Amino acid sequence: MLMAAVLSANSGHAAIIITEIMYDPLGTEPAAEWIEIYNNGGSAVDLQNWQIDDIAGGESAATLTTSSFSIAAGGFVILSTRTLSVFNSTWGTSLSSAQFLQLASWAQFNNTGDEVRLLDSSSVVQSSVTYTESSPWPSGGAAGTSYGFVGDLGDASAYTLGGNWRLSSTLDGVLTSSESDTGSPGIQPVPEPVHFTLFCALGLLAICGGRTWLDSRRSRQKLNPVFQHSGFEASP
Ligand SMILES: [Ca+2]
Ligand SMILES: [Ca+2]
Repeated sequence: MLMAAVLSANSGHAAIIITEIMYDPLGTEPAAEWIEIYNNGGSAVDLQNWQIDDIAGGESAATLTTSSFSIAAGGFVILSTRTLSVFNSTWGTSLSSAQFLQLASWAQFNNTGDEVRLLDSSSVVQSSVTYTESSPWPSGGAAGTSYGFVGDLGDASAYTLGGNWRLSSTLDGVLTSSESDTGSPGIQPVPEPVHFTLFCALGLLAICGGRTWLDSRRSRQKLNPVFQHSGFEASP
């Protein structure tokens, strides 16, 4: 019922969708958690006084920013409690200040299932997705790998369907952080080719394992080896 209510609320003006959820990082929680959002509308949206929250009645909602901040049409923004420089050095990314919002507080997300909600400045839910670690979501989950949306970015409701999400470790073009987390902050990866998935399914682990090892080395080589801790700590 909740999902139906959200879809109804979004119909006609959905623009900001949730596209990646780092909910169970290997890095220290909640500092290493982050959320990626995307503007699939035709114009910029001001996120001033928007909030991010987990399931209704859970922890306190966290304000994205009290200042004017526009997410461009077709643009991604990462929400995190870390500074931009720490995030970029941890992930080896080059996110700009227009692609990143550092939050002063955080609604920590559960490691086996939760809801991610974005509320506008009037506290109206504008985007919401409920994830689990069972079908139709990728089964099993895994600490250290985000959930990434691989559906149609232009579809206002596709992101709410678990079948359109993958563990980032099964996607091409993802990064590995200096904390060994896997994700695609600020980019939209694609599922690995079917033929490769079939090779793995057939038990050719020597090939699959070797490729994973090479990918991991390539990703790590891009990263700044010095990880600066933000000092933002809390229990998972
Ligand atoms: Ca968590
Ligand atoms: Ca992404």
